[in-house]
Amino acid sequence: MTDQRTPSETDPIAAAAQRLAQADRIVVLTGAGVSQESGIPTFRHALSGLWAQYDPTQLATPEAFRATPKLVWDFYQFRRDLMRPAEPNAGHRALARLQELRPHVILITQNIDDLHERAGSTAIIRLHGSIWRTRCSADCDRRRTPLDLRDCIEDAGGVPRCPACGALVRPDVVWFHEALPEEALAAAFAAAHTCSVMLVVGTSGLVTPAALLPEIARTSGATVIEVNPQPSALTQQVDLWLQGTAAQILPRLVSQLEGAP
Ligand code: BV8
Ligand code: ZN
Repeated sequence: MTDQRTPSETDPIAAAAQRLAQADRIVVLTGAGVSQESGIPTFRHALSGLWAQYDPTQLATPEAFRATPKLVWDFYQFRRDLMRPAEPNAGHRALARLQELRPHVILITQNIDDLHERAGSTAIIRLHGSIWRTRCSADCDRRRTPLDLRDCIEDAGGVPRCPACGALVRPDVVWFHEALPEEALAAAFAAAHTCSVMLVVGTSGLVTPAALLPEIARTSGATVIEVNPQPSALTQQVDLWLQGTAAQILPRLVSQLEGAP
């Protein structure tokens, strides 16, 4: 008895590709997992060496920076050193290709690396800032223009100071207990409300408000597809779970869209 089901009924990647081919508005939401195959440890991944004793969620806070600015500054220098050699992987490149193949693909990322931009992605909504940008911790420049470290003042405490007001400088990322950039968050919510498919890649779904986006998409009638080698806090609520890594699954998924009408 031959199997009468079509490929998209037996192969979840084919089913996901079919949904994406029919979608007029696609949102992609990425987390640290999409950069894991570029050699950047995920947020939950135990940090190495000196940093193994620290919980990143305890260091990535304004309270920690106020109490121990040099420790927090060094934490980000350590992560910059980890990220510096990283290159976009096949997962990043597949997402950039998806944006070329399909109209209206918005990419929302929780990551603070720049691998999506370097892979050629556009229409990126950055929820948590960028580790490559530095700003004045006193926000003396309302526009939060990124500071060039070469212009900052060296300080005996080991954390550079703002050339305009002398306050300590900080990474231009969103720490825990800090509000996300209003514009980015509003754009992300609007995109989640209006998309027909949301592709969620490499996130544990534990950090809000980013983790609310798939539920907003689903309750707004979108199909939610997850790419993750492990079940996450979102897996129960998604329509399709493509079990595997970003660099394994995304190229296979996007290649099925090449030539799709
Ligand atoms: C806010 C920048 C309100 C910094 C980040 C109690 C008290 C106070 C607040 C809270 C609380 N309880 C909850 C909260 C809210 C809090 C929160 O969610 N806390 C968590 C810890 C429970 N959220 C906040 O505080 C947010 N702000 O709510 O503000 C407010 C409003 C008005 C005024 C004031 C305040 C701010 C959250 C942003 C924090 N900053 N990043 C930095 O990076 O240093 S979050 C940081 O962690 C990352 O950016 C990322 O978003 C998150 C990690 O999540 P993931 O990306 O999912 O990564 P993770 O490692 O968890 O998972 C990786 C996944 O990939 C796994 O599922 C794994 O299986 C998978 N994977 C692994 N390899 C691969 C793979 N997938 C595919 N391919 C692979 N190869
Ligand atoms: Zn300043």
